[in-house]
Amino acid sequence: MEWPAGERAVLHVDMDAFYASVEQRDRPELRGLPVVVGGPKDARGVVSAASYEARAFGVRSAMPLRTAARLCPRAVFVPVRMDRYLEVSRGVFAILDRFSPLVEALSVDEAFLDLTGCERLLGGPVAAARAIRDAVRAECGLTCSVGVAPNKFVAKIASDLEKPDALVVVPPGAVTAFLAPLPVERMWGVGPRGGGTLRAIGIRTFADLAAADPARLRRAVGAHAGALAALARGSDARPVVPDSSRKSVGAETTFPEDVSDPDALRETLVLLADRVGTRLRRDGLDARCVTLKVRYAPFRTITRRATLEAPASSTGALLGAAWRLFRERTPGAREPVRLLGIAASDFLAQPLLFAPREEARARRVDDAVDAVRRRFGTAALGRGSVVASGAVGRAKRGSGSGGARRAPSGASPEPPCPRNASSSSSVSSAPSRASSPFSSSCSVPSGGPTCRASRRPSSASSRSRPRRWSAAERAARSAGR
Ligand code: TTP
Ligand code: MG
Ligand code: MG
Repeated sequence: MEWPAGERAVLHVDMDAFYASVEQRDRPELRGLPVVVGGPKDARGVVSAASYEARAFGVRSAMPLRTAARLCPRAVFVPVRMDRYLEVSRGVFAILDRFSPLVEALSVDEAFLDLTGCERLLGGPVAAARAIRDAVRAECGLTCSVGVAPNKFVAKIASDLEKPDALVVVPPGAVTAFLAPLPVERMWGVGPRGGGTLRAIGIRTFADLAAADPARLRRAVGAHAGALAALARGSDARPVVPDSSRKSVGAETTFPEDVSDPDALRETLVLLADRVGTRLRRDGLDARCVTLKVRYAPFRTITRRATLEAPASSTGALLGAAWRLFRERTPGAREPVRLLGIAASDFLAQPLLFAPREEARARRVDDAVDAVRRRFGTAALGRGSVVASGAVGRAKRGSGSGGARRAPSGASPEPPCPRNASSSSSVSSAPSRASSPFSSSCSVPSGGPTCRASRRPSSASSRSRPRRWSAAERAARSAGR
């Protein structure tokens, strides 16, 4: 099929039941069987991936494993083998890179490619899409689904529409007719929850949404109304940007002396979760996975990964997952800890517009904190309160670095780090797609004078000394008058 000359051509490629398909490929005895990746059927975790055979029974990603076992008792439950999936992912992306210099990875198993103007080289975007599917099948032994469209939004919807093993092409002239009858739940970030909100005001399809009265829509969904309506009309000018295609956002801290006080370790996790969450929210990312890294003396490092029940960017959700991993899946504070790290990964292609209630509540608190920090500097607000109000348990307040912090004056671009510790943040990006979330090759300096200057001991005497007010405190006081 010919693509109109001069029109943008964007491909969205997504592997089918990725983790489960890798398991079925590596273990031929699993082929044709319902396979659930995530752990034993009686474990407390959630499903990472379900083969299409398991989906026939209603099993889905992010569902508790025990629910999956109830829905499909004869399913084969296997553990997550992240290293293996990353290795296969590397192979898939090596193929995609042959087709365009503009490949934007969204997660381990999906990417956008800009193929505008590729007619002479590749025979046009549709021929290229076929060639990609053939190459993935031949070289990786896996199937993928591909959407071809004039922009990212439509390409993403198209790739998902007829999964698995599908190619859906939406030429520029067909966008309106393609989108019009689709249920609003198909829109990124809307899902069943947002769908309910929209249906309550009579909006069922993309066509309804595109034609909705702007004021009424704004009353129902808030500030996103305009963006939603534009997307429903198929209008999306976002470019395919390889450099923005981050795989993970992480922060870690090395203690100068090994730490075995659980409260101190928990405080550190609060601050790390805060740093990672702040970055996610700043960049509009919602993560599906949280990885905890713990190094014990001498240099025994373990990483533990959890899939969140719903994609999240709130500090509370990240902390909750990290603290659970620490308590339940590591030796915890029984061994002295030298380093702690948290990384968020598996980002949604589009931030959630309708987050689950818990996450929405946590996000409101975080948004308020972020706003204060934008205005007065990062050190203006600490994170003791997040823990106290969140689902994760007790916060240690007022002592050490986890309590309500005061600014030492001036602003830093990142939330503060624990005292007595050296820290770094990392942003793992497209070139290291298959690296660990903590890949040191992708570490970037965290900046933030608070971090680097935080080697002072946090003795009681230093806290009780009279202190000059920071700019933020002065502003807060005068605002309060
Ligand atoms: P998806 O592409 O969303 O799902 P999928 O590849 O399993 O199935 P399909 O695309 O055919 O619908 O996610 C890619 C992988 O990411 C998935 O195989 C496992 C992992 N993942 C999680 O760990 N937790 C999740 O909640 C989701 C949705 C995915
Ligand atoms: Mg997939
Ligand atoms: Mg995917």
